[in-house]
Amino acid sequence: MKKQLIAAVAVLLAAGAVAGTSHSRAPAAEKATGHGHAAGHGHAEPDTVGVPGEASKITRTVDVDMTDTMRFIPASVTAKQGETIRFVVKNSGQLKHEFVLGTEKDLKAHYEQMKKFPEMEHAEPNMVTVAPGKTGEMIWQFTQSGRVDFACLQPGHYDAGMKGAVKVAAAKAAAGVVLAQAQAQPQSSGTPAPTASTSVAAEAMTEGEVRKIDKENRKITLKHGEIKNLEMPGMTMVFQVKEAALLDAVKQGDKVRFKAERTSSAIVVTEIEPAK
Ligand SMILES: [Cu+2]
Repeated sequence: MKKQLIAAVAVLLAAGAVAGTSHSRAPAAEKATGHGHAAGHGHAEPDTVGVPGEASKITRTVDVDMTDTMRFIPASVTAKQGETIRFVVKNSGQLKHEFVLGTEKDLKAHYEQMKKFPEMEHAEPNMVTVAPGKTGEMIWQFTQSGRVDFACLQPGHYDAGMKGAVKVAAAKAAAGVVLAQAQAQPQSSGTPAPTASTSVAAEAMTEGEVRKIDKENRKITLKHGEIKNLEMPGMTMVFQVKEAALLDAVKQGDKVRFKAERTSSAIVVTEIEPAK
């Protein structure tokens, strides 16, 4: 991450656009503010790349085209810190594509999970999946200056180069600097070390937080920690539940402990209880 920041700053300096104002910017890009808890999972907190935006605060619309040549057009977007952008994401291809914002590290980890769990249904606010010929939307506020990557995590697409970046200028700095392909150095540090699963771990409950309950479809959206028995890192996703009654024990916002299993077509919560 630090390397990327340095690279981004280097690009800015090389572009010569912000001479004289750069001294106050680097520190701001390094730390997310307003986040007191230091959770033990190795996942960047969402607000390091920004937060889901509110429609009433949109300042600009950015059109992004996704193609079967595995490219985003444009692949470079600029933003100002604090700005709320509506991304209108069009899929001009004949394959499913998606636009996912994140740090490069998180995108890579997520991509590995997509390859491993193709049936997985994500519910992250930082992504939009778009069917061929359709257009999707995502509203995002960029709260931190620096670089926010984006990618298509459909199997094979990221590897084929379907990625780009948003360069977020610090609030006080002059905007409008396009981040050139600072991704010239492919980073190899992004892959998380595989965690060994043990038979003991398989019995463990996973911690999570209820984001949404959909009784009609017997689904629950959980922001969860690592699911050891599935070797799945923490993320937010939609689970099926084994029995509808399981959904009566918890409500939106609850901290919970749960067990999940993988069936041939879905990932299913088999037990869930409020955490005390
Ligand atoms: Cu794609």
